[in-house]
Amino acid sequence: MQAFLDGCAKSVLEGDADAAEKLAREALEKKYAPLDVIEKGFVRGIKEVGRLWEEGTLFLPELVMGAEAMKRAMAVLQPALAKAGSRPKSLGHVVIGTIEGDIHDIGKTLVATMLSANGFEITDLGADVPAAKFVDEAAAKGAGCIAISALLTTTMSGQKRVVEELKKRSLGGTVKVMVGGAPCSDEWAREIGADGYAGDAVAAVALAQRLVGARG
Ligand code: B1M
Repeated sequence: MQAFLDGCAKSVLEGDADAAEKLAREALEKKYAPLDVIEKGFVRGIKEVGRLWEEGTLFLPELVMGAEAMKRAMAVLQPALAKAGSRPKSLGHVVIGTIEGDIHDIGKTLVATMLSANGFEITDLGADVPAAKFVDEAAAKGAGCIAISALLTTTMSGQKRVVEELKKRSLGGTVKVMVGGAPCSDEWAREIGADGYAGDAVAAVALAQRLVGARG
C-alpha cells in the first residue's frame, strides 16, 4: 500500500495527469479507501509541489501541472468518496466556497464532498466568491452554516467580511461560520468571530456536526 501511495504522490509531483488518473482508477479497482488515497497519496504530492515552488525549485507552470494532475485524480475519487458515506437524512444545510480573490478549490471541494457524504446538504458556490454572496445564499437556502476556504494570506481577510456581513443582516449566531485552508487557525477563527476552524476534511465534518448537525 505504501508503494502505491508513494506512486500517487509522485504522479502529482511530476505533473503527470494521465498517471494520476490511472492510479486513482486502480485505487478504486483495488478497493482502497478513497480518503486515504487522497490524503496520504495525492495531497502529499501537491504539498511537496507547493514546498518546492516556495523554495524556488519549481516554477509556476509546474505548480499548475501538479494541480491539474491532482484534479484529474480527484475527479475519479470524489464520486466514490461521496458514495462511500452517503446518508439518506440531511443533517443540515452548509453553504461552502472559496473566498473572493482566491481560486484554490481542491481542498474546498474535498471538504464539500466529505460533508455531503456525511449527511449534510451542500450548496457549493465554487471559488472566488464575494462575502455577500455567501450570506445571500445562506439566507435564501435557510442554511445553518457557512464554510469558507482561504488558501492565501492575502485573501483570508475576506472570511472576516462574511462574519461582518452576517452581523449587518442580523444573522450572526443564527448562521454559524467555519473557516479553513492553509493560513487559517483556531486563533484566526476566534479573532474574526467565526464559530470554528477545521484543519482538514475529517475535522470539517466533526466541526459541522458540532455546529449544526444536531439541528436535523
Ligand atoms: Co497556489 N499558493 N497560488 N496554486 N498553491 C499556495 C496556497 C501556497 C501556500 C504555495 C506556497 O507558497 N508554498 C501560496 C500561498 C502563500 C501565502 O499566501 N502565504 C500560493 C500562491 C502564492 C499562489 C499564487 C499567488 C501564485 C502566483 O500566481 N504567483 C496563485 C494565486 C491565485 C489566486 O488564487 N488568486 C496560486 C495558484 C495556484 C494554482 C492555480 C496553480 C493551484 C490551485 C489549483 C486549484 O485549486 N484549482 C495552486 C496550488 C495547487 C497550490 C498548493 C501547492 C496546493 C493547494 C492544494 O490544493 N492543496 C498550495 C501549497 C500548499 O497548500 N501546501 C499553494 C491540497 C488540498 C487538499 O489541501 O487546500 O490545504 P488544502 O485543503 C485542506 C485543508 O486546508 C482543509 O481541508 C482540506 C483537505 O484536507 N480545508 C478546509 C481547506 N478549505 C477548508 C474549508 C473548511 C475546512 C477545512 O471549512 C470552511
